[in-house]
Amino acid sequence: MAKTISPLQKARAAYNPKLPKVLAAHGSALKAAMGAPTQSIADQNEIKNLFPNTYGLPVVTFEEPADKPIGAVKAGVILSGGQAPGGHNVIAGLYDGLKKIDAGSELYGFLGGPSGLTDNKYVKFDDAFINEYRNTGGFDIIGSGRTKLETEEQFDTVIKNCKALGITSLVIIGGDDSNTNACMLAEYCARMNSGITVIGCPKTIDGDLKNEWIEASFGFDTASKVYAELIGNIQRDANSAKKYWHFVKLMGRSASHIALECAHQTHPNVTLISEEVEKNKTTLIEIVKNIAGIVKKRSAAGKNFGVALVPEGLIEFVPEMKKLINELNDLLAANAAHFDSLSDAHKIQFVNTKLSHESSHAFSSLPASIQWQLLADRDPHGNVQVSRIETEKLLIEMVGETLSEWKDNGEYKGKFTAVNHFFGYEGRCAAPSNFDADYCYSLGYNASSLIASGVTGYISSVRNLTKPADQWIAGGIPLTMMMNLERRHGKDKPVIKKALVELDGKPYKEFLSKRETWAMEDEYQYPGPIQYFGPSEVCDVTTITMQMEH
Ligand code: FBP
Repeated sequence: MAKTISPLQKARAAYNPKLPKVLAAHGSALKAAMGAPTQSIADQNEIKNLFPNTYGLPVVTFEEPADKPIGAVKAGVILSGGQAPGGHNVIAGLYDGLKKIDAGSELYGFLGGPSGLTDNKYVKFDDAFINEYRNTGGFDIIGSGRTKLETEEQFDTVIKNCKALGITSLVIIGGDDSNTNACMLAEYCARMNSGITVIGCPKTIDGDLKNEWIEASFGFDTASKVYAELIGNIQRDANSAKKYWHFVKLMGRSASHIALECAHQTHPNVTLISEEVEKNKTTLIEIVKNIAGIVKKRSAAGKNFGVALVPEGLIEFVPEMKKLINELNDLLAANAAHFDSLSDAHKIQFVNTKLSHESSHAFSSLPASIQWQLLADRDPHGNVQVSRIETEKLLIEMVGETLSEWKDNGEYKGKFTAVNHFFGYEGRCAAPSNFDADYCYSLGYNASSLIASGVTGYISSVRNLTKPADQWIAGGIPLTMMMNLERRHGKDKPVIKKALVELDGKPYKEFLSKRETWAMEDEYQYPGPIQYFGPSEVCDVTTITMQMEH
């Protein structure tokens, strides 16, 4: 039976994503203009030794059509990590680009993320399949997963499975960790002379996969606009009822890009920026006192309400918590089997006896619920799953306690009733904004051009994004260029450097100049829903962060 779809979905299915001029004019078989050799952003010698075949490659740009026809290509694609709006359009762009190279080209989608490649679970796309997913949110076209592809055994299986299907290129759509793995796979495939090339694509709502060449990871635009709509709605409610403080935790993992972007879009009374907390070495108690101070001041002005934004990764940046989390990471990585075999009571005891005095004190001062959240399984990349740590509730509890103390000594006379929210899943699969629909389609189409030009170990790069799409610059950036060494699972590993909020950057500085006013004056903005149709200045605007950065 045919699926019924909403009128909006029907209208969106007909949307024609915009492409950079060179891709729109000449299709995907393009001549790659090679720049000068490159270097990794740090730890050059170590990265060079680890990636002898893919280190130092030049930046690629596409400006002209290829000299001769390229012939049919067989490629595979996976979606990796958390969902981000626009993933379906990357695959649609890749499919269209490959077909444009040669109508006989084929695209295979491996199911459920990286594990689909090793388990050899795949589908072969055709027009009808792809058409059903154009301009839609979600990753359900082939699913995603967080399996880490890193061992030579896994790489050998990937090569074997690809060869059996005749696949000569793989596109890995993922965040910093997945693109790190793409880089390792590219290196291994080159070392083994496998004849398979690997291209990455910058995905993540977190916005932390960006640098001079990757101006944005896809999904950030849509997700932050969805959260900003919800925050705006909450602000209107707070300002109408005038009786609640709303604490909103926002996804974004370690980086506070989403919180900062939402602050610019909505002007809430409090926004915490994890990177600032780290720089100033602000303790948890200081953060709490600062928020309680704003609650008190607003209350004295007759306003027992407000809205506070809390970035998901905050806890990792509070100095005493950072130290605690690092110790826990190393401890749990080194004693995984033993730890799992213990009873709950013994787990807490074990941790307390192994931690340093300072961390043991920090751990014991936390409510039991937060202690357990800190001990929960790490993700396959060794990261604490910050989305599961209820920092917003912790802050509400601690701010409430501080205000009670102040009430007891007569400093505060107001009423503090708080409501907690966590916005993450509400935005990750939203229908992509026009920007993400265009950007994603361009990234996928551009990836097919990288495949056609025969390069490996590159990430699809589309730049100049604050300009109209026809002025976007298409090309490829060597993955090794974005790498450095970081500590994971208790060891130094080569990884793509996460882009955190820059404290000397314009988006943060502008926020700083406004935050005191926003704390007291109710300058709330209500951005409303993403507009897909209407005047370009409403429908095609990029994030405020990107406008300020470029
Ligand atoms: P990635 O894009 O890096 O995979 O992360 C996106 C994200 O939404 C993070 O903001 C969040 O911390 C994480 O995924 C939650 O993942 P999961 O739903 O798998 O627990």
